[in-house]
Order: sequence, then C-alpha cells, then structure tokens
Amino acid sequence: MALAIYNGQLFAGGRFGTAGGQPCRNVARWDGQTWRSLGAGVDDFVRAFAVHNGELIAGGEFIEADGHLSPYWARWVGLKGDLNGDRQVDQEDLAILIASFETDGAGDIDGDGRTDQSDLGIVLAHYGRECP
Ligand SMILES: [Ca+2]
Ligand SMILES: [Ca+2]
Repeated sequence: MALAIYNGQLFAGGRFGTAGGQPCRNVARWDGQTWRSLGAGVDDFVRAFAVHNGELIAGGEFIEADGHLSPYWARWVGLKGDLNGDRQVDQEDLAILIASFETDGAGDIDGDGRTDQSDLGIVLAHYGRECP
C-alpha cells in the first residue's frame, strides 16, 4: 500500500477494486468524507507515490492509467482548490473549506497543516475554474 498527501487529499495506491465501497481500481483519493476513484484507475499494482512540481506521480506495475497507455508511471494533475474532486472549483469547495476552517482538516490546500486564509485565497483565486 502506498499513501501520499496531495492537494490536501489523501491518495492510496495498491491492489484493490474498491475503497470504502466505491469502485476504485488500484488507486483512490480520500476527499475528507469519502473515497473517490481517479478516473478509470490503473490496471495493476501501485507501488509508490511522489509529489513533484505540483503533480502527483504514481509508480507501479500498471500499463494503463485512466484508460491510456502509461506503463509503470502516471501523473495526476489536480485542480487547485477543488476539494471534493469533482473537477471544478465552486461553492461546494468553499463550504468544505469553511467547515474545516482553523483546523487541520480537509481545507488545507497548501499543506501547512492548517486551514486558514491562505487556503481560502487559493480557492477564491481558482473559483469558477473547471478541469479540461
Ligand atoms: Ca469541486
Ligand atoms: Ca493551509
């Protein structure tokens, strides 16, 4: 099992088909409330994660990632401020941030261990954006 914190969310990789009852193929993302899939997942064992240049890199024994040929490694580019992982930054993300304000909870986007105005600034700076 490999674990990483990226964009304020916990990522888990390994060899599994579901996470918390959600279908997740070998890789999953915890948004603070529920496990979510990363697209179509990857087709085999995830061994390790690394965060580099704002991207989450996964390495393992897979050949495909999210339905594309991507042997042994894959990159996940998150949308900054998208706390619930629905690929857009909107009032739901703002609500998650406000609910965890002044705690170490789900709204800690910059990873300094605290949800505060700098994280709020990130959400507001990206508000209304959607991932292509
Ligand atoms: Ca969102
Ligand atoms: Ca923070």
